[in-house]
Amino acid sequence: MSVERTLMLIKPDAVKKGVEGKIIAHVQEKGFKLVALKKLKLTKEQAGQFYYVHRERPFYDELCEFMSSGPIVAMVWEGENAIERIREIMGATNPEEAEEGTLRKLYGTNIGENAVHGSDSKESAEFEIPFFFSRLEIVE
Ligand code: DAT
Ligand code: MG
Repeated sequence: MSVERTLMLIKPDAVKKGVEGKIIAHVQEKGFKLVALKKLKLTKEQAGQFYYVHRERPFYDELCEFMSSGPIVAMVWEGENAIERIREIMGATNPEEAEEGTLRKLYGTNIGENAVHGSDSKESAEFEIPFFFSRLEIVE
């Protein structure tokens, strides 16, 4: 066990639904500490850079289109085993398969519009956190 930081995004579908506050409260209630937060809108090109690992996937273009379709909320959360535990709190990629009480079950629409993103490994967190936040924007 170690204290980790992970990047989370509230995707355009969840921002459109107006559930940003509920999602933030949900993660806070699980005991994590919010150390960075901003609302922004990605260009399609920026979305493509963020999801570069998926560039060969058939859904890549649709994913980049969706992720640049409206504002998102980017956050850094800190806590014990934050990377793995926040993935658990989010639930499965497809909201229909996500467990009851998970963020994707509660707020997701379909496999593409699934409300939230969370880093899936230490390596991805190390790429994704500085993608959105400078050192000065992360509160120690
Ligand atoms: P996750 O977001 O659970 O880490 P992933 O990394 O496999 O899932 O995929 C990234 C995002 O791409 C996912 O949140 C939604 C979209 N996506 C994945 N599989 C898809 C599919 N079969 N059809 C449409 N969009 C998909
Ligand atoms: Mg992923």
